Amino acid sequence: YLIDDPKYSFLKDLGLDKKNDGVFNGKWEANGQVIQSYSPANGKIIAEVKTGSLADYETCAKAAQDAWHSWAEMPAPARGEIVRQIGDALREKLQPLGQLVSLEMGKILPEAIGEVVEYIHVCDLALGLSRTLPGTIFPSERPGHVLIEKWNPLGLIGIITAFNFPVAVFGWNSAIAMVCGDVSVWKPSDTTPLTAVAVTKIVESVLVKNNIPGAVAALCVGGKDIGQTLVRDHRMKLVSFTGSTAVGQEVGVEVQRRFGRHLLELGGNNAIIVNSDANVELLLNAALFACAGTAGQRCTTTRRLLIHEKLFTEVVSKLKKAYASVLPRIGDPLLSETLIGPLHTQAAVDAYKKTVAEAVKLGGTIEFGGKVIDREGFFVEPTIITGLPHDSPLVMAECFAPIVYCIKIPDLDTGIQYNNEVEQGLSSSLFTENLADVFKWIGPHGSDCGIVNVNIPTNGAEVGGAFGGEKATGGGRECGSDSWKSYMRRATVTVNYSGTIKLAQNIRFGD
Ligand code: UN1
Repeated sequence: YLIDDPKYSFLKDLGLDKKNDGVFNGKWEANGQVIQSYSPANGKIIAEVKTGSLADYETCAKAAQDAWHSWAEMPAPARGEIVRQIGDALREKLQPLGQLVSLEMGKILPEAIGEVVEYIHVCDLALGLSRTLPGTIFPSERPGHVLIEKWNPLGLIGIITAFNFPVAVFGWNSAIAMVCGDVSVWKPSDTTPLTAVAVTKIVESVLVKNNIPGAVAALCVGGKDIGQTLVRDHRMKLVSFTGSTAVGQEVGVEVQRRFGRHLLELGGNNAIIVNSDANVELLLNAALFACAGTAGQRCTTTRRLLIHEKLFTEVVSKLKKAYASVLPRIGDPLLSETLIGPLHTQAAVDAYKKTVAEAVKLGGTIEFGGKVIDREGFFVEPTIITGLPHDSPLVMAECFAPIVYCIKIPDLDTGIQYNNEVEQGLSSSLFTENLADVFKWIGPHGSDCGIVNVNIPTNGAEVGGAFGGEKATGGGRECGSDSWKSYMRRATVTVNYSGTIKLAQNIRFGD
């Protein structure tokens, strides 16, 4: 077990052991099967986590529901103070938690630390929100009446997160939900269970210090059975789900069946359009991170480069050079010289291989990469493919690996058409120096995505804006702007202080 190796002593700093309980309901107690967590960089076992049984899930949901009453009665700024302390506790554990994410998920350390920073940022945002959560007063058409919009917490919510952002996406949901007055049960990816345990221990430390029931932020590590039970659970007022479009569609339908709320953050098929007047150096810098960074495992990763025909040859050849320069820097994600880590699982490597083979079969040209790297762990070469039509089934699909398709466009309108023709609608970017094209791009006939960038990569969004996408990306919005509304229910309140009953729309009834 890597946890026994002094090289990984940061695991102990996070309170992890060789054997860990993956259920927290105020107490750590798990009775399900034991799973091993592997490092994708070398295939070795880091440590073990005992998952939750269905009975453990029930205990979590019940304890969280019970904890809700006192939590909801706390003033929002007092809840904000708890979230502030969680932010500070994360700051204290920034290094070890980042190292754990890097070890268990496989992303490079600066990016792993970056996602802990993302959680810290959302704690800051939530703290401010806790003192500014709005409620509106509207003028009533009736004398002596007032219309008030009052926001109340939803209650118990479920948070299901994916392996690729095992800290930040939980943080987005949890920090905002907490200030809104909700309690949660978290079902993390079962391939990043140690990160979930470590994050929950950090949150627990703050709750305990403040005499708040730990079940306010319950955790139940588990597989599909736990996920399905949570999704069908009528007590879960909201299910926030991050994952594949296929599973997300099932989640959405199941939650809708019981008239629950869902917040879906599903697949992307993100494009960068390279306009004829694009600054190519800027584009190349962005594209390297956007297409190959995180080994292609962000839902915001650029999967398609839609390049003006005038610049196509130049961009592809310069991008190949840029890729060649990072090739020697693929490796152990914990080492400072590394720029690209492994894929997360063998299944991801298999999907990569299948996609590359299929691309060749369909007449595509592998301009760069295309091979699995012969070393321990799940490493593949970042890959550039040309020669496939814009509407090839491969180009239309998301493969969660560092593969980018370069496609020629004659003009911006065609680029926008290709950008929008895929079923997903998460992120998009236009590289241009032309102001009129910028406004076309962000307007009604521009990108149909939830994230519409100019001269920056498709990935790496800040927390201040709402994060999420349209169409098969699921339509949910998390994190900044008014995403807090997803975690609260709105009551339209009309108060009559006139002493007489007066109906709206001037209706007279029986007098
Ligand atoms: C994800 O890939 O699920 O915009 C989230 C980004 C990050 C979040 C990605 N801030 O790339």
